[in-house]
Amino acid sequence: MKAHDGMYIDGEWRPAAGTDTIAVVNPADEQVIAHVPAGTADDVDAAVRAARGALPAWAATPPAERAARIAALRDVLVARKEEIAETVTAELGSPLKFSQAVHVGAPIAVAGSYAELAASYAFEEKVGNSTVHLEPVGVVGAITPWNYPLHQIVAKVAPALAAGCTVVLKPAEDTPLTAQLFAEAVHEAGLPAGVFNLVTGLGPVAGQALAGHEGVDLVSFTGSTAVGRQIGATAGAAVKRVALELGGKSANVILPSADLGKAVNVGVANVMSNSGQTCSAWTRMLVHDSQYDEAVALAVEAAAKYGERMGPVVNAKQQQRVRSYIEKGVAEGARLVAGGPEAPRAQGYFVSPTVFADVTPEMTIAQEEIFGPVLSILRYEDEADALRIANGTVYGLAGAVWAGEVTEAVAFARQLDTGQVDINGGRFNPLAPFGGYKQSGVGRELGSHGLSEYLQTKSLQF
Ligand code: TXE
Repeated sequence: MKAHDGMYIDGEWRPAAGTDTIAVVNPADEQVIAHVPAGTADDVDAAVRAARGALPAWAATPPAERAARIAALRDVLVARKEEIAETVTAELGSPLKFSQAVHVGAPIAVAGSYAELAASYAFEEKVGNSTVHLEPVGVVGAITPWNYPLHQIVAKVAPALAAGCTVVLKPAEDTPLTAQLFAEAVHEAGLPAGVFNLVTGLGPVAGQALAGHEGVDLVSFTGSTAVGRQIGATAGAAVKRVALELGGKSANVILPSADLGKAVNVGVANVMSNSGQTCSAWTRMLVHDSQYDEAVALAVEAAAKYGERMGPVVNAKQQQRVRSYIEKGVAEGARLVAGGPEAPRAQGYFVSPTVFADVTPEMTIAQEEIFGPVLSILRYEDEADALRIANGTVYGLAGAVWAGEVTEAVAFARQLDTGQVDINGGRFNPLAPFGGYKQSGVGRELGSHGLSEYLQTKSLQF
């Protein structure tokens, strides 16, 4: 596959400072499809300098003009959507239809929403005898994961640009080709040099250099809790703004009045989608005692449909990680009713759609993020019990509630310690804030709340 052998810095592709490269592997067939440069602290430094240099002019650019550039960026993403979808499929392994609809469709919607928000947002407010100016935080260091290669980038870069910030992006090492296409799109959209910069590289090298760089004013990170903690500590020591979007263990609460068939089917689809590599996935299905056996039977049927349709997980390490969680589920006494630890194909990092019944809240598979196509079905006795189980993890990212009446579902959802809840299914809304309660993170992405992460306030008293 086509790949750049340099970094996108200050509006041009420049040779990398070092000579190391990263092999990009197609997880569906384990073939190396390209190499990209492994950035060093020197590359990061050059990118941060470019971003600092571009900051004053971009911050002073009228919001309507910034909005026009973001709209142009969205248009380039639309024009090149087939190529981007094919690239996501090549480096992540997701089926092409899914890449088109979700991996490219969602970020196009997000970019469009920020083109509109940049134009309409109130960057100045009047409060009594003061005016409050919402000003860009400065240079943003964005560190993104591989699970939604384009969406994770756009969800950080679009609001940062709308706010008047400049950006250095360090994308995940597994999916750098999509990030390079994004940089091309930025260039084509005519954003001024230095406003967006890309450094590909390894997390502990390029990522760490970016998170700790003194020229970076805000670090926005999405990824594992372990790395998030480290980035949060580094930012705290430097008294620097930080946004963390970490893991989840979301509950799908099916109340007895719900349409059980629909709730189970949509619930299984939600977990298996993107091969389970979604931080907001409803990985714990909570079913009332009286409907438990029926729900398990429906889930087994629904999971069977996924076998052929599902792509692999991202790499061998992730495959092994998921496998060991499945083995742990069996060892701790959960009942395996679909799938299992054995890889369903000899080649590619595939995992069978897996369902566990008789999962109890304290089991590892009911507490830890697996990040694979594994569903745990838990039993509850009454609503208080369901709520206790749903809220009984360190995470609080997302979830779902199903009930016969919307009001009943909403009343339950309001008691969940979680940042986003889908009511009777829900639908993606690019304007709805997304982010975690508890250890799922700090800060919000998307919509006006996502934009305000990149702003700081200055008040003038009269
Ligand atoms: O994440 P990492 P990994 C969870 C999920 C998954 C697990 C491991 O449970 O199984 O994390 O995935 C960069 N300083 N999520 O290992 O390492 C890295 O290069 C600075 C949930 O892929 O956290 C990449 O760009 N940066 C999640 C990014 O951090 C560092 C999405 C994420 O990689 C770094 C992905 C360091 N020391 C995984 N080390 C979600 N919330 O959606 C790594 N990075």
